[in-house]
Amino acid sequence: MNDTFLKACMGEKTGYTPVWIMRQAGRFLPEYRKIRAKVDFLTLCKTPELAAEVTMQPVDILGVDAAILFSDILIPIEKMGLKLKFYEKKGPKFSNPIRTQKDADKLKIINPDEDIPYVLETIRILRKGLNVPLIGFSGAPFTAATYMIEGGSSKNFLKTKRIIYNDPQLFTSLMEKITQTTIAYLTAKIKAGAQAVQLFDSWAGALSPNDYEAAAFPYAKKVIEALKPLGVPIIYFVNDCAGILSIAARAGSDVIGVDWRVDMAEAVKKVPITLTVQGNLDPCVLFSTKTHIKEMALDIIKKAKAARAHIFNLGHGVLPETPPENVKTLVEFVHEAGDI
Ligand code: 1CP
Repeated sequence: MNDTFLKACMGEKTGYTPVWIMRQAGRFLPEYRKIRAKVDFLTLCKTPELAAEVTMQPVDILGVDAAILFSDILIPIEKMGLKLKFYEKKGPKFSNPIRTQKDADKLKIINPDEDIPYVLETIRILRKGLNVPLIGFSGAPFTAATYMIEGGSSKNFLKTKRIIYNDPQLFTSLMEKITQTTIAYLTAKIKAGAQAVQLFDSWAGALSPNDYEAAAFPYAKKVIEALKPLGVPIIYFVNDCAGILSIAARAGSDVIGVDWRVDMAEAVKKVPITLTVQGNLDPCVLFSTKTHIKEMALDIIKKAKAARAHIFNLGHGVLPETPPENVKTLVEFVHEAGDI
């Protein structure tokens, strides 16, 4: 098995920089769209043979150094008791969002074997066929909470922040339940065979540093601490992290994922040398020329040399319109750039 990715996670020296792409299993690949044309998104997530197939697509097509399980951060949330629907243009919607203490009290902490057997089965299928490590993932508790409170995607997260400021008891009890669910969910994924896990804190960057430290960080840290004894690398990705990176880096993860709004040289300075860094090409650069893509990738690789190790990735998910051949060029270039 190609274990370059796992070695880099733990800070070991590797001959080349390993690379995978957030949202690599998905809409930018025609091979994915072909399967999606036949089934809706949630059915795809819940059908192990199909979920395993789309997980493997980017490994075969792009030559990345890790696979990420095809699923969604909203799958465990649905099982806590929210009604989830995906709309083609509008994205995810929960029809019964959490607004009161009564709503939160009704939520349950999931039992993975009973509630998400298809996720665990997908992992087992994948581990038989994959020749690269398999990453399991979850939303970090704050990011999960935004969907549960807002009822879907949001711009200002006003409903979430209102609860943080005006009903701290409700916010705390909700976060505790999400944290327990996240721990149970990721523990089950690891036991089923996930060889690393990534916590996506996609919306934590919408918080001020003070609010991040009080309302998001402690819960991410709690999840990470609970998973540590299981012995697999833990990646903590915080989108829009520039203002909070030095706090996020204290959550206890092995790897810290950074978005593109922070220069890699600056990011490395804010992160202790005991962590590997992951990132951070702007996904839009993949719409530029091959020469420019290579130049920007090389700049990141050079700057990340100051970290204990580097896993190349985009700064957030690959966009659906991205030309696949440009992603392939990027992966090949990162591999060829070698040990500069
Ligand atoms: O039409 C389709 O096929 C659905 C599009 C799609 C896909 C392919 C969604 C809907 N989710 C996914 C897969 C997915 N989601 C993966 C697969 C594995 C991989 O990375 O290749 C992963 C890791 C996620 C995680 C996820 N879902 C996040 C965290 C990462 C990020 O991008 O910040 C978030 C925020 C979601 C919520 C979500 N899922 C889908 C949509 C449209 C949204 C809403 C995004 C938003 O609020 O703007």
